[in-house]
Amino acid sequence: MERTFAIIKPDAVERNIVGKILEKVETAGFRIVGMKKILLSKCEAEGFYYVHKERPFFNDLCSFMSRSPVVVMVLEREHAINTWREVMGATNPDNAEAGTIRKDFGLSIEENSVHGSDSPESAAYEIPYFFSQLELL
Ligand code: 3AN
Repeated sequence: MERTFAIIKPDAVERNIVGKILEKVETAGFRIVGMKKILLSKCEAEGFYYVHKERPFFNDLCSFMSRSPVVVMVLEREHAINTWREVMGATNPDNAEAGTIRKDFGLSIEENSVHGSDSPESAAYEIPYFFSQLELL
């Protein structure tokens, strides 16, 4: 079993499609190990995305992620990291495959509805950034 970290981003929470995304999570065989709705500060978003701090879109991305609440989750199944990235689809919704979350719900390369860890190292940073052991059940 493997765990990954996921976010339902502000664009999706604002449009009331949390339930539609959770349906895809559960249909894909993930167990929700932890889940909560939070409002990130700009500073907290910058800490989360620090690997992108030199990228030209960093400031806009952190403003977007802190403009309204997000749902953060820890998801578990076999090969959770790669499977969740397949269920999400490509970063740019225009390039995402049919049936993926970003194809179905993403608005743009920035407002693409969901996040997922891209490696075991990222998951090991991201999960404890948001959850204590006591919150993972
Ligand atoms: P992914 O989320 O598919 O792993 P990353 O890690 O390359 O993609 O980018 C992190 C986030 O930064 C994306 N989810 C997206 O919201 C935003 N992003 C990535 N590339 C761009 C871009 N060219 N312009 C604006 N935002 C971007």
